[in-house]
Amino acid sequence: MDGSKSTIASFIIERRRFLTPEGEVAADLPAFATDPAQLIRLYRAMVLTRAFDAKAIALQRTGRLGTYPSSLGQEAVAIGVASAMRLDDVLMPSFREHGAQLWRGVMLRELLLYWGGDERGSDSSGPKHDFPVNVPVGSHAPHAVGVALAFKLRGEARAAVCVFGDGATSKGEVAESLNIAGVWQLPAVFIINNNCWAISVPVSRQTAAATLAQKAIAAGIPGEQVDGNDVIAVREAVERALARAYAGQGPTLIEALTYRLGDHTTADDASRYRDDSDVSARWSEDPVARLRRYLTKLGRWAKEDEECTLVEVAAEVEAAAEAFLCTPAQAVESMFNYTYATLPRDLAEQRAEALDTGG
Ligand SMILES: Cc1ncc(C[n+]2csc(CCOP(=O)(O)OP(=O)(O)O)c2C)c(N)n1
Ligand SMILES: [Mg+2]
Repeated sequence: MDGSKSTIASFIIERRRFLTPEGEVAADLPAFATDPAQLIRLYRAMVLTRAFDAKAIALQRTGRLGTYPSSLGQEAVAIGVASAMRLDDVLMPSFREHGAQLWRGVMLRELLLYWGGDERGSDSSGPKHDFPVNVPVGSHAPHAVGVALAFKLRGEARAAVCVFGDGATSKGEVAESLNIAGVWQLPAVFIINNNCWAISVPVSRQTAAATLAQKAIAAGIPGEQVDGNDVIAVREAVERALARAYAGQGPTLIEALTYRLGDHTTADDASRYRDDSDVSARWSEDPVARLRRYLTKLGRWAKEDEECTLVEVAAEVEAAAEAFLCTPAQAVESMFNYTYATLPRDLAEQRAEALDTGG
């Protein structure tokens, strides 16, 4: 025995799952999940998110939408997170959380406007205090610290909920945010939507760590992993983290482990860097099918329910797409009008030029 050393700290990272991929119950369900009506609501939201996704891709492929990031296979993260939140919490999404935005009241048409390059989509029907989609990887983590600090200073029982990808965990500002949120014990929940890829970079090339959840350890905050294809597990973990935040117990890092079943965006062709067979194998963990299997076993979901839901969401999505396509484009000068009170000279010149040429 070496008397010169002793253990001064040790850590474990837990992983939670309630439903297996086959839709079997793996652990005692949290209270909300014992109510089939609540689960059906989560299920329907995931199905709507998926239908929206397919439509958005089709619109992009036919030249009617800009570059679009699919959330195929990751619906349980978005819906699990959003369904755990209160409306007066602040959602700070990255670009793959369409389902969370929808849950919080953003309309399908508004999402299409945004991804169609029209910023009016960010002035949405969701809570005005939610942040717009964050495209720069991980740069909203410090913003979450600021939001959470404001809640703490004001003594409000609210939380900042910041979602980013596995790739973002290699960014300095994400590490810095976790660190200072820990020091200041802020009401923030950081969620890593780990879809195993950052464009063509697999997680194994992103970090040598066994999990991303353990990035919490150095910050001195709780970190855990959940099965990100189990909407019950995601929601349960976020609910617990939010309860800690409201009670002044500080931030939490949750790694939701899922898989990106589609391309990174419509500008990507993932078959160039990953095997189709790997992707096919991952379909066995599909979060939508998983909850459907469970509801079916419960006797709460039949073929007719499925058919009916698919027809309903398709109609919702089609109507939104029509409304989006009929929305008149903004005047060309609008792209210059909202950033500066007084336009810098170069932009003023560009604005004049754009008006001269009619855009
Ligand atoms: C600061 C910054 N650098 C680079 C990019 C280009 N980029 C867009 S998405 C992406 C990968 C992000 O991976 P991850 O964080 O895992 O999120 P995912 O796309 O998988 O949801 C990169 C590098 C960017 N948007 N912002
Ligand atoms: Mg990723």
